[in-house]
Amino acid sequence: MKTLEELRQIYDLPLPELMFRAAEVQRANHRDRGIQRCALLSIKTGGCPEDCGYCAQSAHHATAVKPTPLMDVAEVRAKAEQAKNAGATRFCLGAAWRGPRNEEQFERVLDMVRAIRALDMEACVTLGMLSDEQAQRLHEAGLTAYNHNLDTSRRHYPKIVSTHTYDDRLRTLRAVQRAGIAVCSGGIIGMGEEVDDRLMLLSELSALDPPPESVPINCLMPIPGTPLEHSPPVDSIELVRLIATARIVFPQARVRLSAGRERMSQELQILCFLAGADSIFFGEKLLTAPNPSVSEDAALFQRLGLPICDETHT
Ligand code: SAM
Ligand code: DTB
Ligand code: SF4
Repeated sequence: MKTLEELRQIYDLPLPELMFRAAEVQRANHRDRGIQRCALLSIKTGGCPEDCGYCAQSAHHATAVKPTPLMDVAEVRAKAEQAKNAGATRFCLGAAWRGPRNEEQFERVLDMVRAIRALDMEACVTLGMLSDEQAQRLHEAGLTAYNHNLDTSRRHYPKIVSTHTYDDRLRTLRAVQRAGIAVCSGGIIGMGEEVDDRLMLLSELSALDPPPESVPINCLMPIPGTPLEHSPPVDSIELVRLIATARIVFPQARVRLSAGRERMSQELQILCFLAGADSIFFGEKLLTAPNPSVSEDAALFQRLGLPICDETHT
């Protein structure tokens, strides 16, 4: 586990030294790994009973999101096939739930996981809080990873969410790990936190055993109607420093440059890749919010001179 003090020492290095060390870690561990493209699909949108202050899908906030019921397996399979043909190696499903409650719907999600795995893609889902039994069943269905973000520091979390606690989040992560599923967990920056809160988040994640298989770094997308709608954008160099720090602390993980790319220049995204980010969400929509278009991302990869995808490591 890394302490806040140790993380500050990394984060506060002169930027050229920080970038160099992050690149060294990336090269030593993943010389030819490339940048993974993950497709994201909201299988059940909106109407969520939780009150996360950043979220377009919370029933507590008056946002433009129209709630929709859980999708069919056939529709999800078709989207996954499309994503695979477009170069995605991982397919991620999100449901606006506090946690799975309805047995028929949970079984449908298990079928979706099987359908994605049958396409030889990595499968990741984010369904809220899980019991040990639910985690075990997801494992048996072949799930590659479970996404459940700690989102921010323990001390900042109650300012963002009141309907569940930081310990609830950690409990789910432990259930996922007990079931033998890899953890995808990271956070959002730009929610009024300090740099120390971001480093405390990395510290919490570094205490997980094993460490997360992937660490999504989201920049807040301010959603009209949410309490955080007027949050100012994150400083670009602070984002780059955080990514480099995450790369150094989690040498084996995919560090995913997640929400917020739509507002970033390609130059900033390229700096994030140089700092060790090696995964993105691609496709024109995240769960409800916009993402760069497929053609913009094709141009981005071309500018990088990088292969558009890596091998599937399932
Ligand atoms: N209900 C589940 C949960 O909370 O774990 C899964 C869905 S939730 C939308 C998944 C993650 O998306 C959140 O933990 C958060 O990190 C990210 N997210 C949601 N809204 C966001 C926003 N407006 N800007 C950036 N990231 C966001
Ligand atoms: C993650 O860390 N970011 C993704 C995925 N995991 C599920 C979600 C981003 C959501 C952005 C806001 C929206 O689309 O509503
Ligand atoms: Fe619900 Fe997840 Fe959004 Fe929170 S982040 S309101 S739990 S969908």
